[in-house]
Amino acid sequence: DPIDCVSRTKQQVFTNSHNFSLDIRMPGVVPTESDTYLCTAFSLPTSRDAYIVDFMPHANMDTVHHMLLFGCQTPVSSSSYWDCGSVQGTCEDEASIMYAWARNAPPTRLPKDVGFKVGRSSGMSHLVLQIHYGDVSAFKDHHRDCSGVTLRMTSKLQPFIAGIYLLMSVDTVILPGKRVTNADIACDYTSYPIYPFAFRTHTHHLGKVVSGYRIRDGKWNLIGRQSPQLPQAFYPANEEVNVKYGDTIAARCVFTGEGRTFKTYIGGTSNDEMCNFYIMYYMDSKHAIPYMNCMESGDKDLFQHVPAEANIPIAV
Ligand code: IYT
Ligand code: CU
Ligand code: CU
Repeated sequence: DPIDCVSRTKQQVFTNSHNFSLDIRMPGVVPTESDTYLCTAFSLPTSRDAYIVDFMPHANMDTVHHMLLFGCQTPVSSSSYWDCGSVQGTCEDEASIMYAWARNAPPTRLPKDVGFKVGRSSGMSHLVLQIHYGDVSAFKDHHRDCSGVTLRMTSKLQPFIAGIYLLMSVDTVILPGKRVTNADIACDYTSYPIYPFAFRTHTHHLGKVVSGYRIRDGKWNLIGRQSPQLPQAFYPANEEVNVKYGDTIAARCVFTGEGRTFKTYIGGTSNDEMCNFYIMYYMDSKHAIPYMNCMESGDKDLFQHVPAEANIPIAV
């Protein structure tokens, strides 16, 4: 569909008294270098709670490599847009990812009766859209880009609230030349039941495969497994696997240090690495928790029982 630069005055459009749509777009940007990350922020109406129930992406395939949408309280900039590569980030406070679009990957849809809660009581007054512009040769004509996403929203309370559980490694070190390094993460789950429906993996160049599991009564069940070298979108999770009080959530990232001449640490640049497994879930709205994370390294005894597939690289 054509990427027309919409006027910012028509950002919010009501379809009836409860339902509206919100247009989150770049304000007509012209990136000049390949691999530029640009961010733009939107403040949400905070007079009442609202729920995001669907995402409609508008991305120019020639230039947009990926788009991420975050919710937070305080974006790092109040400019209409800013460079949010590794120097300036997205938010001053903790950001929570809500949507990912990546070239050549099918877009995520929320299940029926599920919404991300935003606005008044959610502690999420802003949305930040991050766009990674890959190849900028299509900008030789200096056209302006307004890629982004339209959110379908409602003020009606949804039966289920969407949330994100992030597992991340904080202490992995990958030695140069070493063929295999695992980053293992695990936490006991001590809250109300969650129902995973999508997952996303993220590493930089050295990641081969990332897998996430629920462990119940010693039995490992796969939530999702993917190569982080494929488009880093949210992919459908294994729907049979819910997580309840007493379970353990675990993830393994497999890295290789082959071809590296220096030690690699966790960090923000492309010479650093990350090990992330994101679970997008829904939860009964009566006791909904929209954001949880796990940063504990999983112990050796536990990971002795990790299914073999977690060690098998996915060819890309
Ligand atoms: C050190 C690390 O692993 N950073 C990840 C995970 C992360 C995401 C968010 C950490 C925090 C956040 O608020 I949202 I603290 C990381 O930066 N991942 C990137 C994006 O920045 C989201 C990714 O693409 O998953
Ligand atoms: Cu990208
Ligand atoms: Cu990263």
